[in-house]
Amino acid sequence: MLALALQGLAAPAAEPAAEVVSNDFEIAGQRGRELFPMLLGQKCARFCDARAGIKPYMSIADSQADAVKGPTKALEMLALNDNLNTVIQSDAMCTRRHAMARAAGLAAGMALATVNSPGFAAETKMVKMGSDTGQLIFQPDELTICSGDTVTWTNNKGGPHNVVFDEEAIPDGVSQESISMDGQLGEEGATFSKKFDTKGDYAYYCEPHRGAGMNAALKVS
Ligand code: CU1
Repeated sequence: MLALALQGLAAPAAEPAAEVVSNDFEIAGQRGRELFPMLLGQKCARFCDARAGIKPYMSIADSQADAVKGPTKALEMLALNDNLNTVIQSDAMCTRRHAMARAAGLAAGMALATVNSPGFAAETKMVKMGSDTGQLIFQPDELTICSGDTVTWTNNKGGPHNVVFDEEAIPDGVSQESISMDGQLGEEGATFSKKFDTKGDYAYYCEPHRGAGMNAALKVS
């Protein structure tokens, strides 16, 4: 185990390896590495993978191999490596975010099926209806989410408010009625939530305050 861990350190790419050494730590007599500090410490995020291969990551699997063994665990470690590489290499915010969440889940001992299940990495983003000072606006009025995320609108101040999507400004194939509110939110603290699966640009407004400029944009990435 130690030999394998050191193999990564002895790789020709001395530069990143030297950084990795400083993140080594001891737990219960085992040599291991902190997962995310190691990632963040990589100066050559995009290219060091090609130079150093995946050996530094494999040593994570190695350090945990004594605790849990078997083919299932091996698959999880392969998936963990895949996800970590994706975090490093991808430019897409949602791809990175999902890979990061899956890697964290696997590192925390979750099963592959769990981290791969739809919605595992999904988040809920909050939008206030009416600012704290009572301005008739959505806050934020521009929001980017990942496909599968949910938006929750809360009636904050100056209601009643609602959420009505602009039929002309939503992706093709999305039903305007299915994502818009029927009624209005009168009570402060009342909420409306919607999950967005179709990528694209959405525009919506508050019916009672549309004339006052209470409109907003949502991007599903
Ligand atoms: Cu409103």
